[in-house]
Amino acid sequence: MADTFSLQRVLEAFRSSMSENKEVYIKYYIAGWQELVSFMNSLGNVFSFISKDVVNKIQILENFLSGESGSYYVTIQSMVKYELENELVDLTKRGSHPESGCRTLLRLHRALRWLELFLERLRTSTEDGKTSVMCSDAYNESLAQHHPWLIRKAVGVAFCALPGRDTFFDVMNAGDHTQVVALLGESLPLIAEVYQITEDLYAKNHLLELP
Ligand code: 1PW
Repeated sequence: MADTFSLQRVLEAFRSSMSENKEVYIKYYIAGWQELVSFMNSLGNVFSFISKDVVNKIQILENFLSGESGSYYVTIQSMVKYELENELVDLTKRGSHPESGCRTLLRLHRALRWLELFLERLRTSTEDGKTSVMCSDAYNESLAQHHPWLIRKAVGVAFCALPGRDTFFDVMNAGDHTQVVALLGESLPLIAEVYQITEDLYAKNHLLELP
């Protein structure tokens, strides 16, 4: 069933991404995003420009992970330490390291906040809730602040094409509505924790505004 999206696998990936001492494994973090990409692709062409960018970011991180410095890219913590110590990050404007692991992961990290807000809205929504509204509210509250006007417009158009709440629950492939809601309730704190650990790490190292 690996080709069918399942919400369970997304949540399991993010769950596995946290080590005992609260470091975040990049391998599982991107596995979670890979699942989300297959979900976006199942929503139709209008999402392909969104998923293309995410696929591109996942690929950059995978290349680091499988490259000769791969051992430094096992966790987000080790990546940040390695790239900063070796001056591999463009800190104020794009220069010789336009695609550092730190700036690439920051983009996914910001998008993870959007995901968290959206899933929380979905979890607490009522039957007449509109997924497009939940999506765009979550987006405006998070990721939109980091996107230029043109992208915000395009993302807005994509959200309008989202299927309704019932279809959404079905596509998530996690049982009936009550089961999906329970799964979300169980897993959202984990996503929130992964987000917060990354946020604190980036804040501590002054990396939250990487160009
Ligand atoms: C219902 C499922 C929808 C999931 C959407 C979650 C991901 C949202 C990502 C939006 C990407 C929009 C197009 C690309 C924008 C890039 O410019 C931007 N990338 C991200 C991930 O925000 C910033 O990357 P950049 O241009 O600085 O390399």
